[in-house]
Amino acid sequence: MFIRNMLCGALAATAIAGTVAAEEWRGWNIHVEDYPVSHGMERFADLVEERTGGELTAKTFHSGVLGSQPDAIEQLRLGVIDFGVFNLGPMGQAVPEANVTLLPFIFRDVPTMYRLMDGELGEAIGEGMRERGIVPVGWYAAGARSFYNGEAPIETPEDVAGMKVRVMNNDLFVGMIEAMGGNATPMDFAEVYQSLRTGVVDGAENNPPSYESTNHYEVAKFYSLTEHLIIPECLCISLKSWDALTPEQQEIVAEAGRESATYQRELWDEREAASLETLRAAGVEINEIADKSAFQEAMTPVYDAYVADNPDMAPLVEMIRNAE
Ligand code: BDP
Repeated sequence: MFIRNMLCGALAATAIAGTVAAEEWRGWNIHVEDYPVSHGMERFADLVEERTGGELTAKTFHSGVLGSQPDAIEQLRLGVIDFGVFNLGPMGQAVPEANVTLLPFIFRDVPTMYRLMDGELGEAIGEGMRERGIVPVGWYAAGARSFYNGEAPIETPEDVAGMKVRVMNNDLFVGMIEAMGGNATPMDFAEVYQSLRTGVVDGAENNPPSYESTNHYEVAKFYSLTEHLIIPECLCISLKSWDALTPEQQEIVAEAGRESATYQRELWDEREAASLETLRAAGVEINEIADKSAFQEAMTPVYDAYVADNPDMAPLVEMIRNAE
């Protein structure tokens, strides 16, 4: 009996230690393994493992194998997925505070976006996320998005008129395409290649690394640098997983998130340049748009609709637009 009790005790102790040691988070990532977001997530995992002495490990599942982005956001809120890097486009459907960053041309440039997201704007959006069960621990880079299609370069908003354009899942993007007379088709990222190839859509829009890493350029070779959207991405933790951590572990995870974001932003700039080079070498026709004012003016109805629906956001919209 004594021995049995001892054994049970020992087994129980191992089980408890085992649970702690075996705590492994599951991370969702839409991108392929060799991509700045993916490398940022790996860095995050390395730091967490190292600094918790292996009590917490974090495994990232790349290439969207854990599901589409809108589904993954729901799974994150439920705690089925513990962490992931999400674009504020799809995030805005669940967290309305994020939508202000989706207004076309709202940020003057990428550095302005970083500065605002690292300050009060990021805090306000982060609060909205927390209320919905999501804890952001790092704002990642995603550059600026531009249009691509298989027909001809886009030089003016009129060139988008009549085009079927794939957009990310958010009503705001539907309004953006309609403001130029185009037809928007919200669609999961994984479906875009086939849809371009078979003509379900005429075009889409994305930043150079995504356009390149998905091979969309093979089926849509005109890339027009409208740079209409500068959308932040976030490394997010499920509030359920977060709440299960000790305060020390939370501090480690938060710091690892911030550090991974700094690293990811550096990688982003390198990859953007490399992607543009790859695209040019592959025969993609890239046209710059020196004067974007016609595109910016075409977005007036998008702003009007947004402010009409969210009157209390009007001062914030002006603040972001005027920030330098
Ligand atoms: C990429 C984002 C990714 C989105 C994708 C898309 O990094 O989160 O899912 O665009 O267009 O740039 O769906």
